[in-house]
Amino acid sequence: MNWKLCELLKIKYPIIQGAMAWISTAELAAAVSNAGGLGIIAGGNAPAEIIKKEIEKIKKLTDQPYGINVMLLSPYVDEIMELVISEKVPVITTGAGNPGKYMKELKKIGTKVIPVVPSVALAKRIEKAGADAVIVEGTEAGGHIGELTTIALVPQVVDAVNIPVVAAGGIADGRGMLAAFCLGAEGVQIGTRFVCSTECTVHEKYKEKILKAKDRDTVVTGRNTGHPVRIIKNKLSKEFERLEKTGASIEKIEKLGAGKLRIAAVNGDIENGSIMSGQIAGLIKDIKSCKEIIEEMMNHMTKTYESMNGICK
Ligand code: TUI
Repeated sequence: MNWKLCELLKIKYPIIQGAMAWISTAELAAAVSNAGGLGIIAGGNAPAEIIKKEIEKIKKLTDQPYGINVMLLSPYVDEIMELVISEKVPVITTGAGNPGKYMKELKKIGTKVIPVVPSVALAKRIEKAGADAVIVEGTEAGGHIGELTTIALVPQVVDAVNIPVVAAGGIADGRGMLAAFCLGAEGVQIGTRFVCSTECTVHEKYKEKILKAKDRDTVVTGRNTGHPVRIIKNKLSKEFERLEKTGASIEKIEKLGAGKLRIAAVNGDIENGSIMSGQIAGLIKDIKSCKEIIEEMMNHMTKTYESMNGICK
């Protein structure tokens, strides 16, 4: 099949791996890129020297295109952008802001820029600034999220912009992927499903927590700090709830979240750590290789499409 997004990114399948700080390392990204998707290394809050090492690693692990996600709230954002430019990284996705001020430099060296946005207004702004495509992320996603659902937001952005739209949030199988295409998306971004892959280096207990999660097991913390974050319920989420209910200050709530993703993802402390995950965790039942995940999704999408004739009698 000739997917337009694949032509733009020089990949086989229209699947971008979601960037997850402390989780989306060179190992995971290379596995996704080798399987025909676009693997993304998460910049998170890491300094440029750490990301430089990840770039060196991914170049050894794959000859396929890959990307870096630049989290625009990172204190190291400027040095990471410099690194991306000096290394001529093929693709960047951005999160948590508007990358407009970096766009000119990135375009100059041919890096494709695909911001993640939670609204129509921002999608229009980044199209004007020169973005090559846009990832529209619904509130079903894990981590730092917007307000609107994928099903409501994707078609509104599709109608508002002329660049390709990639749907994100709530997608983990071929049915979700087909639904995204029905809404006008030309690709999908998949995060939580890839956490439960053999190549993902996150702590095993983090993976187990996703495998055990049911439909209502994620919650959104930090709504009143202006930085809502979706995580799996645990001792930490209860502490967030308690602070928010008792009217604690924004500083106190933000302080509680600081450094907590690392202790869950790296140390495996799944009670006191932050287990960022999308609402779709309840659908994920096994750990497979990235190649199996991608091929199963593509086959499942085709099968679902073919069986749709049978719905209407
Ligand atoms: O960025 C993400 N997901 C993330 S980043 C992250 S690290 C973090 N943890 C706690 C607080 C803050 C960051 C964990 N997960 N997803 C992409 C995303 N971007 N979701 C929502 C947005 C977004 C929000 C506002 C994008 C742009 C935006 O623009 C504001 C403006 O108008 O400039």
